[in-house]
Amino acid sequence: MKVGLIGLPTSGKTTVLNATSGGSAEVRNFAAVADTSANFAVVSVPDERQDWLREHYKPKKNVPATIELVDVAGMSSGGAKKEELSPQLLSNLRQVDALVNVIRAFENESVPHPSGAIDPLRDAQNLELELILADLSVVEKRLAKIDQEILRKKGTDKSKAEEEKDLLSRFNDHLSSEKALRTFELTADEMQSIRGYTFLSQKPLMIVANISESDLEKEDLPVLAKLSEWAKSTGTLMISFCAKVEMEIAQLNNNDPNEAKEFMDALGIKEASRDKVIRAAYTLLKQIAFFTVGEDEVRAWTLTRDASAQEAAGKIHSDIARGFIRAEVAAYSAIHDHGGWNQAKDKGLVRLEGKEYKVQDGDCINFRFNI
Ligand SMILES: Nc1nc2c(ncn2[C@@H]2O[C@H](COP(=O)(O)OP(=O)(O)OP(=O)(O)O)[C@@H](O)[C@H]2O)c(=O)[nH]1
Ligand SMILES: [Mg+2]
Repeated sequence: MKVGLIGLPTSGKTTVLNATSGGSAEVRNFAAVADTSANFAVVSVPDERQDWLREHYKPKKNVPATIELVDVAGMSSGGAKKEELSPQLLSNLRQVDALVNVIRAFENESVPHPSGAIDPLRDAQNLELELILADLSVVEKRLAKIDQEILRKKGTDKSKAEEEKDLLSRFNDHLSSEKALRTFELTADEMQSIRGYTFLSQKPLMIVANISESDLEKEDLPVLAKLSEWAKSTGTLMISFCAKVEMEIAQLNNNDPNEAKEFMDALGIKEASRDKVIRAAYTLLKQIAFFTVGEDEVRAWTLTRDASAQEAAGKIHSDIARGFIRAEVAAYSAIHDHGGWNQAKDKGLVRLEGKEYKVQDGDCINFRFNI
């Protein structure tokens, strides 16, 4: 899973990256103007089930699932002109599975807001518009060429190009009325016909409202009221935390998890931002976890919800998917509750499943294959 952090300069993207990864990439008070460099981090996904499996199997290797974060340097300050998204930035963004828009809601006099006043809703709308304009420019460029192509092509290729033109024209209308493609419902066929594109406003979007240290324990902050309404209406998932405090928590956690816990308790923070972000990313991208277990290795894998056992096998190796015979499956809870795989098997809780089986969150799977 790859997640891209976007947002205005100095909205706190790098701070969020550090808070989520426990890293220490450079944060700064002023936006560096022509900086297009990106920070990357790989975050291990904490999972109590895996902790138990590791204790139980004492494997040689324990491999958690991971999420990759990329923090691209500041986007333009709400000018909403498409040329302001640099090609470098766009190419970094096109590769991610989901976008996280870090929105400034914190007060900090030493960090000037690029547009003056703090206004989370305005910033969210401006950034949305940038994504929309970037997509619109892709659609326009394609539409300008497609008629020629239709003339040249024959048979099914021709009708495919005609369908693509029809869909892109409807995208054009949708985007022109300043709506993100996230809110455009597609049929499975339509989805197929635009597979080659990577539209930014179509990517699942999460908003991180970066709130002030002084707002920590307050629920329903007035500064976020309008933003959360807007998020609902645009198919956006919103979470909030104070990135600066969370970065301190993450750094404490690197040294001494107990100290981090005490600090959180003292501040009334129930869940660390790392866990919030990871959970939201799983929800947003409709991902679940399955495990492969044994004395050699305990490993967590991420998989799209409703994916089949054969697709799960493909996560591990394409050969295992190709030579798939059966999957031996036990729910994590069965293994945990009965004290191990064999014990679960004795109770009849290890099932043999075929290719089409829909993998459930927490399944422990042993694939049988033949290559
Ligand atoms: N008071 C306060 N300051 C914060 C918070 N989050 C970020 N900051 C400060 O805001 C400044 C910018 O934070 P960064 O994380 O570097 O922001 P950025 O979005 O990565 O900035 P660019 O990479 O320049 O676009 C730093 O000085 C941070 O310490 C917060 O929650 N509260
Ligand atoms: Mg930064």
